[in-house]
Amino acid sequence: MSEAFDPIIQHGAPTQEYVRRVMYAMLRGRIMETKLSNLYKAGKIVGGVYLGKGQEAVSASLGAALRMGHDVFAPLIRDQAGRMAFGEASLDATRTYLGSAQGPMRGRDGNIHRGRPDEGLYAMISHLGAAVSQVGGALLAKRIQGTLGDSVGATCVGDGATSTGAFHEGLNFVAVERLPMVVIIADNQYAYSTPNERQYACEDLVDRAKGYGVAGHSVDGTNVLECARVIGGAVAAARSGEGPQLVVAKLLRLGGHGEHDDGSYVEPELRQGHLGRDCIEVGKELLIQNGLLTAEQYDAWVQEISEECQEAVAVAQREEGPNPYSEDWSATSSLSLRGLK
Ligand SMILES: Cc1ncc(C[n+]2csc(CCOP(=O)(O)OP(=O)(O)O)c2C)c(N)n1
Repeated sequence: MSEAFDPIIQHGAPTQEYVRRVMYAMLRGRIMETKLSNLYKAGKIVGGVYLGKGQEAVSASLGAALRMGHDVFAPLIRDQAGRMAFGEASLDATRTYLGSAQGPMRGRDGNIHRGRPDEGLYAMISHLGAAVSQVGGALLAKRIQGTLGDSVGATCVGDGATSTGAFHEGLNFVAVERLPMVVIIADNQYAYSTPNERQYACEDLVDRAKGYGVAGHSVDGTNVLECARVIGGAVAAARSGEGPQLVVAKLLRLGGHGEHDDGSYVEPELRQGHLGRDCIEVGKELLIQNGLLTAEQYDAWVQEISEECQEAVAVAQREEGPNPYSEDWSATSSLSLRGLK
């Protein structure tokens, strides 16, 4: 076992500290992404910008339940909040989006394809579903090397990713090996423009957990308190030896697939219904109602985070991009995955 960490779940409920950390990371993700969207629209960012708007409660509940340097986390395109909750610095994001050579990918890999693998934050793989076996493999390697301890591995995927062979192979392998892994499915109703009824024929994706032989949980992805309870609980269960955990979060992507897409194909009834709620607005209300936050604290958080974000953009904008004449053509700043060089 490694050093003791504060529990995130006590008597089946998320601790106040954990919920506040989740909410803070949700705001950091949203404010950073709003800024990135503006920079993209101003032509300052090369490549795509994909946002997690509406998915922050799910993403941050996962990231805040993990510990960078101890656990393994493979985020996907909508996980800015989860990355920040896990421990990614704002500067890692702005430097990568703005092509600074000081960033974790040295200005040589695009936007969301960034990570710090030696600290357990894996750079995103585009191929949907691939991260399940990637994280599973990392956990198996740690187990074989005798370094697994109480580490947990986790990844988030979308409903579309569940239709890939990679997802199936990965989850089956994780289940057979009974690895301490949490797989979150952010069921946001669309895979790009493909609606759920063209994606899967089962009633609910959580029903598949039984077929894989893993624990299955459902959660309302618009409700931060529920996300913290269910996702935090799944991480705690994996950490305490209960095997792989599959969590299906129901929500709606509150934007297009990326900032190049207006999402006009999204059904208006979905936008206006329960799933179309903004988890940040709902979260603010819930935390205030439950005495976990005051309106003044919330405003102070927004102010503090906005300043941090502005500063991270300003720093990255002043920095040089990579120099092709002196490059060693290694994408990550550490020359090995373990950061030995
Ligand atoms: C194996 C594979 N097939 C197709 C794509 C192209 N692609 C990128 S994102 C995307 C939609 C993903 O939808 P979903 O998994 O539901 O996640 P969401 O974008 O809704 O968060 C597709 C089809 C890909 N990256 N990988």
